[in-house]
Amino acid sequence: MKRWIVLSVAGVIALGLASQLPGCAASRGGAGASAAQKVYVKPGEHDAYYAFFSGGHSGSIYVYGMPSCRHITTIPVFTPEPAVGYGVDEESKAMLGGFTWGDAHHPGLSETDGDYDGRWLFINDMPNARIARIDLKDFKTRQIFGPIPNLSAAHACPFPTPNTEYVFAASRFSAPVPNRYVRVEDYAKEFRGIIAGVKVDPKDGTMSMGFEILMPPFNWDLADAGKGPSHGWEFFTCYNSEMGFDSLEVKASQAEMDFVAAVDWRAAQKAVDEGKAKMINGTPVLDPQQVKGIVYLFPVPKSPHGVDVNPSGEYICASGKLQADVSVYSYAKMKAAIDAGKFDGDRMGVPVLKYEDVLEATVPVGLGPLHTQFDDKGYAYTSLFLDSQIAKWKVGPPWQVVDKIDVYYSIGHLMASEGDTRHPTGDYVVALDKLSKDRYLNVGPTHPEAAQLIDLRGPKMELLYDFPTYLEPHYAQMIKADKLKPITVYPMAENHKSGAIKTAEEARIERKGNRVDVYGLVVRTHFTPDIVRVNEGDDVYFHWTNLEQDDDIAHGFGILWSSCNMQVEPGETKTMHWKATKAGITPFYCSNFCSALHQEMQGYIEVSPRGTPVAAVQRPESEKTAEVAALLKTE
Ligand code: K7E
Ligand code: CUA
Repeated sequence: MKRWIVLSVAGVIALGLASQLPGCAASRGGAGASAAQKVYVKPGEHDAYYAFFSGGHSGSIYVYGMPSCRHITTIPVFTPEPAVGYGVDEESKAMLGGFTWGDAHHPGLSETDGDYDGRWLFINDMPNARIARIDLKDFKTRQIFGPIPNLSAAHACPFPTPNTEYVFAASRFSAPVPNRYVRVEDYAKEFRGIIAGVKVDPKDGTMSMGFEILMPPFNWDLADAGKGPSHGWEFFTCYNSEMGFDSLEVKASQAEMDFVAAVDWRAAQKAVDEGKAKMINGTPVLDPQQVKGIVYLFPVPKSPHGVDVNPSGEYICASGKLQADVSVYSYAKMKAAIDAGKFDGDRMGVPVLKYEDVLEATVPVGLGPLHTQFDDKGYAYTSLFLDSQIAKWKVGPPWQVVDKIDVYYSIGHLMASEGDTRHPTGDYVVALDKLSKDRYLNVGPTHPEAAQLIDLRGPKMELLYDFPTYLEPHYAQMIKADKLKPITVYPMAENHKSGAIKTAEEARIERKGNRVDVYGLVVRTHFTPDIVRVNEGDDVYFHWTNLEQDDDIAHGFGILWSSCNMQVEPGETKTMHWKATKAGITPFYCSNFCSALHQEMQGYIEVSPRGTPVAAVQRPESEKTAEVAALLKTE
């Protein structure tokens, strides 16, 4: 949600809330006992859905089970998480690339034929224009792509295509491309927006640069992929087609119409392959002034926010957040107008289609429409920020609202079960509310965000449950639990990490100059080696392999008086750097409860004064090796 809406229409919000705040419990509670049954998942039983909530400026992803609304885990993505050593061990530290925050808005599950396939989850870091890929085999962040060159923040991101051919990123801000010193007053002349197509390797999900398109300097806002007939296109909303560069809360709302940009991504990739792109900062950039047939604009009233393609792929729904309608566009009409060359001029080389040539219907949903999701029965659900409601409406004639439900309060995104795919399940929708106010125990001036589970299975929407979330889910996605098959251990046979060892005999400490590498094992309940001798000033790299092949037996490695802690999961090898700054004794210990003798799992680093002779290779004492080998056999 854009902060400026909150400011410019604060009065309207206040009025809206005033009518909802009176303390009538019945009006807010849902249907009591029957609602409780619908969210009750017996102890020991599992939920039907995984839900992935973006963590906004916390930079993480929160995983919930639905319909119980139980928080299962948090996946660190753009922000270090010392408990597990994310951003602390060498591999994840390198992946974070020196950043310690991100603002994550839109989770995007990978798709096959337009349905979630349960392989990967992508999510954007808006300000730093990065996209992360989480592997759903182990719920770990495995790649962070970016900062994507030439982009000033990526809000319309990542919104995967139906076979995860691409994830996208479009610049929220505009800036000179390539970035250089200019006067801000030369905005319209010097600034440009960028739409970037990032390729996804179909085998392992690895992201790489596909193409960029130079766009007018509007604020590119949200996106969705075409599907079915519109497969091959990606749609982006924008605001500020006025090209204001200051006081946007006023200047960006002047024009009656902003735009949706429709990108033919196959044509764009083909143009790059044919050498029609110019390299800017090592990235192929297409300029629509020169390269035709890759992108078009069509008008949308009043500063649109969300753009959402319906399950059949026939309609593109854009919400004019400053009006009371969703505008529904027909893909077939858009295509016909493009094929007939019916344009109404262009904006910086991008042909503009006529509103009436593309529009199918306007649906009067209510005030402040932001985002739309779908069910399996031909209905759409649109979040209404100003009205604090969800409107349910029929996709198709007579294009009317059939139901509304109040939410508490000021909803941003909403998420229906598999509700942006070709086959939504139609079970639930979750309201992601910006303000929770009086819904939970008071914890001071800043309240948690509120999420609300709503049942879609009956003729009327029914509020089932409220649950708080930490800052700040924007979008979320919900996938059937049986589509995911996470692993329980990392098979040792597949551990090819360079620092890995597989027997206690291989455990050793090697020195090259000031660099010391400790190759060790963590197994219940021993570090091998548990005495490490180094010199003051050494750079020590600990490579710990957890030989366990038992579900849930992770060991920790925490060093006193340092920021060094990490967790090593069964079958995993992780490397962590520690600097021996001072002569003396530094204890370390297992920080993750692992067994009855967890407390005994510890060791010492003996740091001798600078220049003291230390053996180039140390091994654990032989009897200890035998002792540990015996331990391993009994585990
Ligand atoms: Cu509407 Cu960033 Cu998708 Cu907030 S965004 S709500
Ligand atoms: Cu190993 Cu606690």
